[in-house]
Amino acid sequence: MKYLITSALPYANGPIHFGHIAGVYLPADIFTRHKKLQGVRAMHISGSDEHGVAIMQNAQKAGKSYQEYVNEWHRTHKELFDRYDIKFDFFGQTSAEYHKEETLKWFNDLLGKGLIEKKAEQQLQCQSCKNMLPDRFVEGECYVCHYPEARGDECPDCGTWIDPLKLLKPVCKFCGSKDVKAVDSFQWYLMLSKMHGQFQEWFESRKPLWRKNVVPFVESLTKDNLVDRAITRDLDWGIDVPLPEAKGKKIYVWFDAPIGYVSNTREFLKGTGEDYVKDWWKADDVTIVNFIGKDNIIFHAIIFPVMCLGTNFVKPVTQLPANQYVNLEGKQFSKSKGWYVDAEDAIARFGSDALRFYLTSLIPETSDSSFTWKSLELKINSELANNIGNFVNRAMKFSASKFPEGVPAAKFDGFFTDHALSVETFIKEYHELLDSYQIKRGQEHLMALGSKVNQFITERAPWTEFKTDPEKALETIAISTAYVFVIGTFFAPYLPQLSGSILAYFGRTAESETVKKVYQGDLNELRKYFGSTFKLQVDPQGLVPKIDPKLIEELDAQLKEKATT
Ligand code: B3M
Ligand code: ZN
Repeated sequence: MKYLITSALPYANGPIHFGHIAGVYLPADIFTRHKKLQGVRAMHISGSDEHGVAIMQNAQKAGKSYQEYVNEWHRTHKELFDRYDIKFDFFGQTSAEYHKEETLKWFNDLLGKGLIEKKAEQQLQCQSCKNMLPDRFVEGECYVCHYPEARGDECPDCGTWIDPLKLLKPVCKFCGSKDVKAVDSFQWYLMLSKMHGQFQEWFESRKPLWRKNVVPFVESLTKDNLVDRAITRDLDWGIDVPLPEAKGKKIYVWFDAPIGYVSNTREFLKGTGEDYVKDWWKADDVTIVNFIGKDNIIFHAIIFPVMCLGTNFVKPVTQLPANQYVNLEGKQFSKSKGWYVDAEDAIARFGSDALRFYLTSLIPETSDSSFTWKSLELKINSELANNIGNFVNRAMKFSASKFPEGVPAAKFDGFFTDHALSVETFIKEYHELLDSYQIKRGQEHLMALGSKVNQFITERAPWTEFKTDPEKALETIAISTAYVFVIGTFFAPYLPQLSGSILAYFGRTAESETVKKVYQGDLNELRKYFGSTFKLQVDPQGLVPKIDPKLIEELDAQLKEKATT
């Protein structure tokens, strides 16, 4: 099996926050690293989502050209991902030429098959500035919950998918005029209704694989019928609709964005000799995994799959690990309300290990989770530092100071006779968790192993043994050393930096054959590695620095000061 892993294309339209990181990019990164360590061919594809009305509005506000604006966010996001050690095999842009080519291929194919049709419709137009007002270019009162600032596409308060023609008291977002009227217009529609039967048949095959939070939701939306949706807009930013009669119209952002997964793969593989369709997107031995947040389910579970089935260009998604939300102390992050933690500032202060560890514990796999500064401190100080850091530091420092000439091979026997079996069980369970997308639980499982080995070294107390029976102490250190190797290995997908520092004691990296084989459960490889006297390759350093509680108090106070609600 090969794995084609994608994570939702972030809008090039504002900062990425912890919700995105913990909900999408971090689990996708961990899963990809896991697959690669298993020796499976895997690629992680994503990129910036650069079209759409929200981007146009913000570029206009910033006084920048659309292209300049999205390029800046694209660069900013890439840098942030780098700091969090979130790796992509390719991270592209939907404003690129290659993406346009791929998108037009899909549009024309669906058009030729009658799955895209032109339809007359009424649309809002501002009578003052004469702009057409699709999506967020109109705001008004929600006709369901009466929230006053509902947008033409969605009500942010009750989540209704808004019919803009029904909005109460509509206001033009270009010029602020209230003189907004429905006029006759036409757009091209994706004829989802024609694909209902084929969709349902396909969806049946996915039901057993998908999460409990996804299946009933999709089922309720698709049981009776599928509703056709307009996929063109009257805008001046986006991919031109390739028809003479569609002058001035662009393809709707949500039509082209998921095609970005395919176009970015195509660009990545260009010139490599591999074909993006034959070898990946349509290959029988490929599992396609889309990491997304729950607000993107409709597009990934219904609309894009219909486009895939309709064109037959690529296989529709196999696995859809859709996560819930990460909140900030129980309330949604909101930049405008100051209820916000800057992900860039946080990584500069605490580094990739601490944040990845904490954010992994927040992956909202089954229900919403909540970021708090205090729990970051607790997670790092009482779990990562106290458990893993403490064990590795104690074992390695004691080894270096008391046994500078190294640990003879025979001393490792105890590990292989008494501990290897339970390590094998640990590995099997760890793989089962990660292979079923339970990324958060995988880390918990690793921490449970950490507790066990901490208990082992505490009970054996080599520092006491050393006084009466140094040979026994040496054996304790040998067993601990083997566990340190195991811990360094299995942290590789989660905390690449900490794992790298630990594996360096052994002169290895996550890419080394020994490490990969151990990761794959082959403990003979470990036996071979400890087959001659073992000497630490690097002087032990204090790993996992603790977080200063005073700093946490300050950050917490700052957050509450900034908040306006
Ligand atoms: N850009 C929405 C989001 O960032 C959208 C995802 C596109 S995935 C094809 O939440
Ligand atoms: Zn106007």
